[in-house]
Amino acid sequence: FIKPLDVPKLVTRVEQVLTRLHAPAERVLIVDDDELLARYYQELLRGAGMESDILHEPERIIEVLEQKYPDIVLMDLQMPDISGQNLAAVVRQYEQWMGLPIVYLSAENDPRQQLKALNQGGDDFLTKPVDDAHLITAVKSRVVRSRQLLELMTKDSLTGLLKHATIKDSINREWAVAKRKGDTFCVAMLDIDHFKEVNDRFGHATGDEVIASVATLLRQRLRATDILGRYGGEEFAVLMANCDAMAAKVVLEDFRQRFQDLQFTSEDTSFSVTISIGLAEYRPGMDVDAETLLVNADKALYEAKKAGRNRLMV
Ligand code: GH3
Ligand code: MG
Ligand code: MG
Ligand code: MG
Repeated sequence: FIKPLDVPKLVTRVEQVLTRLHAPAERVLIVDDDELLARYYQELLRGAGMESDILHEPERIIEVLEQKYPDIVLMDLQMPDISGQNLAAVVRQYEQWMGLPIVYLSAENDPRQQLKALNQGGDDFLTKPVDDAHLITAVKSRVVRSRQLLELMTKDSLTGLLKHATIKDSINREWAVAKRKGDTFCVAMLDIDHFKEVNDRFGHATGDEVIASVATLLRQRLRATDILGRYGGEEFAVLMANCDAMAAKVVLEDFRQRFQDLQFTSEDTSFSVTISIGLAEYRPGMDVDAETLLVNADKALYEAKKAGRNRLMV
């Protein structure tokens, strides 16, 4: 007896391995008024395959976090204009940076001072002079764990796509960027057709498999730069940056047809499923906010359903 190959599962597994192979280098933000030392850390981290930036003006930390999106901050405690612990406290006032690992580097030996600094927003304390290997390991292990945590927080476990709140954040951010730069982008809402029937006929577990296969096919057919989210139970949102409605339509129509061609099997019954798509475009100069774009995509989806399903409407 040979177990049949579970292709969707295999594809997901391969994707997981590939993601790990291509895991981006750890990005470190170094905050130290000692320029020479900062550059020494930078070289050390580079040697260990990590990328880093040095923050020269501590008062610009929030702005720089927004630009660089570091995985971790190495923070000197003693600086002329602001202490590292006060800077950490500032960072922690932003919800977005609440989980960002901050590791203090300091010659401070007084345990009470160290504890006080940790209370103000740091996660760990390395005493200068820091052992090279110790620093590298401390940074790497913290980044691994914080990325795992971030993934848990932002990704849906069934599909690996972004969760509702995260895809909404992405759309808001993309809208702001496009508005500033004068870019065009698209938002699409997708909803599986007659999905209740799939659940009723084949059970919830099979329904889940269908949902997961939407995600797998989306990842295969859309561009690597497109942002994919599971918006609700069997609803998906896609954000296509630098893309007009015409180009988005080509890609999504191709996806829709390939999805319709997929054959699912349950209890020896073969079946196929279709999906409806609503598309909304943002062009520079348009007086619509991100929320309205989503409403427009939703309206187009409703029209696609009304017109008979298994189609895309703009
Ligand atoms: P329509 O073509 O109008 O979209 O019909 P529909 O049956 O798909 O209607 P609707 O979109 O309202 O159906 C949503 C159904 O999806 C209801 C719910 O039971 C099912 N569903 C939602 N989330 C999940 C999930 O995570 N797993 C499974 N198996 N089913 C889910
Ligand atoms: Mg200093
Ligand atoms: Mg629905
Ligand atoms: Mg549906």
